[in-house]
Amino acid sequence: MTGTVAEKIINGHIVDGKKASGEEVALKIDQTLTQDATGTMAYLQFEAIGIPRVRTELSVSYVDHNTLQTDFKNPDDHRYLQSIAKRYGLEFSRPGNGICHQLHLERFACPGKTLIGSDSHTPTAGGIGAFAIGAGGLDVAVAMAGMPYRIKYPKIVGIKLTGKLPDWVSAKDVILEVLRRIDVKGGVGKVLEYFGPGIKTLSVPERATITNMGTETGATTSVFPSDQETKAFMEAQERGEQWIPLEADADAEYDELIELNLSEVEPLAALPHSPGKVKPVSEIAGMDVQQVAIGSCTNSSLRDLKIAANVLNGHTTADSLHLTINPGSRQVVEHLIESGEMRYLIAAGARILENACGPCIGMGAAPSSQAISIRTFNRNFEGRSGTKDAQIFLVSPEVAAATAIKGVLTDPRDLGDYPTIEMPLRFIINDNMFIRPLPPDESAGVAIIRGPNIKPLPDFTPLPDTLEGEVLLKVEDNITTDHIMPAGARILPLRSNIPEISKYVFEAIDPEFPTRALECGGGFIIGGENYGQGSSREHAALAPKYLGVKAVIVKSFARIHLANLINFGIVPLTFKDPADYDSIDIGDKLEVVIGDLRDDVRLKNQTKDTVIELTHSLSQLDAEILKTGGKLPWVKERVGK
Ligand code: MIC
Ligand code: SF4
Repeated sequence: MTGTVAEKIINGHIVDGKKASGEEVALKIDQTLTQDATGTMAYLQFEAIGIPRVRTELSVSYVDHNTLQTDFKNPDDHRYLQSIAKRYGLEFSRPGNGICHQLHLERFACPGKTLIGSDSHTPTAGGIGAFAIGAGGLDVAVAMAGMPYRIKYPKIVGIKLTGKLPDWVSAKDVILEVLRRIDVKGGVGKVLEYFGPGIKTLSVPERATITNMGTETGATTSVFPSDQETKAFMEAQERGEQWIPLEADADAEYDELIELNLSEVEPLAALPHSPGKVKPVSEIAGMDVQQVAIGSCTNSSLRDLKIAANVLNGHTTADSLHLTINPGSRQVVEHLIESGEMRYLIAAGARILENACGPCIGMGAAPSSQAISIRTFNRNFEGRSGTKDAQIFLVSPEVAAATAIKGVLTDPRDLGDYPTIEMPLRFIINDNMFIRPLPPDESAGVAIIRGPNIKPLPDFTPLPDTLEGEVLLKVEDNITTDHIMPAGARILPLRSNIPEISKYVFEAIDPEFPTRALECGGGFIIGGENYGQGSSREHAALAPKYLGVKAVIVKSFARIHLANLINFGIVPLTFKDPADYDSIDIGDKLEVVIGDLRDDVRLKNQTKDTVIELTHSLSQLDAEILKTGGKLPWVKERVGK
């Protein structure tokens, strides 16, 4: 087989469909992962599908998002997830073990394998050469049931790396540079594949920082080849036998090409409130900073925390700010303890938090009012930190650590000599926070433990040919799933309870939305470009469905959210002429004739007495699934028991 890395993996996993850009293909899925915030729903759906055991090579259930345990809800979810893993043959990663993507890279991800995960940053595993895609929980449940995962055959963008990163510049700056060039929807429908002589200068965790945040471009995934660096990393993780070489052929052709000279990259920052709003740190340095947060699945590897430790060594964090650190995994912490570098962090005054997502998803460490918070994370959407008027900047660990010392946003090149760090040749392997799957004869009798906050799934009924109702809300471009279904310490514990969590839909935009939607008996949402970017949370479709939303009509959709809408029976429609967006207002009464959803759709605006043409990107299968009322009833009828 010839081609690019992405083509080789896709073509090696196609079970149905045509190998042509834009055509739908069904892929065999080798591995799955879930995290607790999306996992409870995914496993409720897996249970509803009704098969005795997962049918993948490997499925892992991680607990890393919801770890505050302010009452019974989080621990009940964790207990439920642990019992599910035991019952259905999954690996279970206990809370405290680390962040799903960091752990998966360390312990399970393999070059050449397909992986889908109920988290949008699943492409982190692309750093090791896996074809790793973020998806809604239901799609992961379906993959666990052994059914293929469908994607539009992507365009492959080759990103040619040359040169070598200068001192004080790191992998985060590379992906920020990519975002500076293509912004938050430049990757939609595409795979970003890295190649060229520069890649050998990047270790696997550095590559993973780049593929992780490729998600913010809207890309289906990002992938690196598997080379000697990959081999060295896997050997250091005592997984050398799982390594395979995987590189693009010399004559491989990319649909698009981006050239990026690593030697020319400089420290960058994404400004509030979009990961695509990127500027050089040197242009904005000097502003007072109230918080620095290091961690998240983008920048919490051993390499990143060693850099932070060595920059902070011998200093005290500026008294105007506080510094939090969430290590990516327990392996990272064990190394920092063994090397003594943990002392540098603690002596400098860093607050070492749990090995978990933490402040990245608003689980603690919210900034103060109007604070400037400098974070090594991947998202800076308004309000996501837990403080609506905080200003979040996304940077590298180098910039974060330099800022923590100085108290103002600092270009780390001003600090002088770049610290040299020593990476271990062998990592400390201690898998005792993973609970291994039970053999089938022992797992069959395991009881599932459900707490009172775990509510059954809502019912899904077939869709009529005509949808009627009023426009419940009209929103702008780039609405994120954090806008639609916020997370954070208050709301995240409700992820297993759709009726309760629905009360927070669109909270920051229009807190009356849930009540109005229920009073009106449901209706429509009108939106702009890139509607539903960001998280994979299917609650951003499930909760609006529960409130009666029938169709979302926008200029364009983000990939995972579009799939989630289909999965839960909300019709995703787009304006044929984007200018028609202006002709509809909140409160307008609409009639939308969807028929069998094979063709374009007519929208009658009864209030304005106008007719508008709508279209959609639904495949025949999507249309069938939607008309059945969603994917769950559809799958239940088809899965081989
Ligand atoms: C995120 O970073 O937004 C999350 C929290 O990891 C989500 C998943 C979720 O909402 O549970 C994601 O990225 O998919
Ligand atoms: Fe967790 Fe943040 Fe990564 Fe999402 S982006 S998986 S919340 S660390």
